[in-house]
Amino acid sequence: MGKKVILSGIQATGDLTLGNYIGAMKNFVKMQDEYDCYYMIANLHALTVRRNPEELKQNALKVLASYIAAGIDPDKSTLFLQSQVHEHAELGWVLDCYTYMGELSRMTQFKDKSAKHADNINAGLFTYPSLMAGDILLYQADLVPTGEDQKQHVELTRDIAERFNNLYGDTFKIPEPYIPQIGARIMGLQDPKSKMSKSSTIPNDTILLIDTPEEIMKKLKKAVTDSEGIVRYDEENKPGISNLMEIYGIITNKTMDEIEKEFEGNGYGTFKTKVAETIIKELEPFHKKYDELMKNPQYLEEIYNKGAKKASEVASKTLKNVYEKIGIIK
Ligand code: ATP
Ligand code: LTN
Repeated sequence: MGKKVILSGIQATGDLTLGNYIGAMKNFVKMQDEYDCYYMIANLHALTVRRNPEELKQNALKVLASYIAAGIDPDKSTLFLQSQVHEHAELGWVLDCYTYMGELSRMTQFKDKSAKHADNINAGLFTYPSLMAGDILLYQADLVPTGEDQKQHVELTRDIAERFNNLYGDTFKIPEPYIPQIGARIMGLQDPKSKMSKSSTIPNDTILLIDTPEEIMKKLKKAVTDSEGIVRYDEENKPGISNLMEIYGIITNKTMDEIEKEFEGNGYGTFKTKVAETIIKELEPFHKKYDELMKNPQYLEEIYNKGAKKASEVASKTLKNVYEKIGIIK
């Protein structure tokens, strides 16, 4: 039996956040020895919001450099750009025809993003999950590691795959979502009721992986808390402090109980400083590696070209099978 297959992706939409790192990339790194991993840079998905073309190119390199700087080894895992493997766009279209409008209109991400971009509610934003289903199903992925916000899309992928298999016989592996128990939903520092996100426009709301130590300390000091003054986990009533506790707990491997004991009798100032120092230390090696990689676009190009070749071999087999089953002449 070969290794089980993993596929996941990160959109090329800007500088990566601590949420992307904790909710997604840290797990990508952990899984690469045990699984056959495909980690994609979702640049086609990034088109659903208007982008500056030069920035979009640069953003794709940023995601690739972040993958490697976080510890993904390009000799073990396949790293590639979604746009380089044309089967993604093709299967995405096919699956559009096997996905219902009702299903798509229930997607939380669609509702959130259309509220945020009311002036550009395009068809791509709506059919985004069918393209994502194609990403996953092309590689016959067993597991899809993501943060909590993507679980609904993976569940829809399962429904689409089952529908297709029922009509045409076994074609796609039915994938499972893989969501970490803690850290799957890191919240904003200013708005701890909303998820930390790359495209947030609220100042000091997100920790970027490229932030300097001074910026991280400043953002932590400004993070919203509450008036109780006790470091205690209570997501409902103390979302700000609870979020910081989760971040601290994940990096240090401490439970919420242990953290409460550690900071007993201390105010929020001491706690926030410690959380900031912990994040800064965790990101130090990332920073060094990332800066080196971004100075070497030629190396990054080699990596994604090599990855695309390997990804295409797998993706083309699946698409060929799909086309044969549905009667499309290639
Ligand atoms: P955008 O703001 O452009 O929508 P994003 O920051 O939400 O981007 P994505 O590219 O959509 O990031 O997500 C990449 C991965 O990171 C996904 O697996 C997603 O679930 C995960 N992720 C994103 N934000 C968080 C978060 N705040 N906490 C945990 N995981 C997250
Ligand atoms: N939709 C995801 C990015 C993404 C993805 C995928 C994740 C695109 N294709 C396939 C897992 C599997 C997001 O917004 N984070």
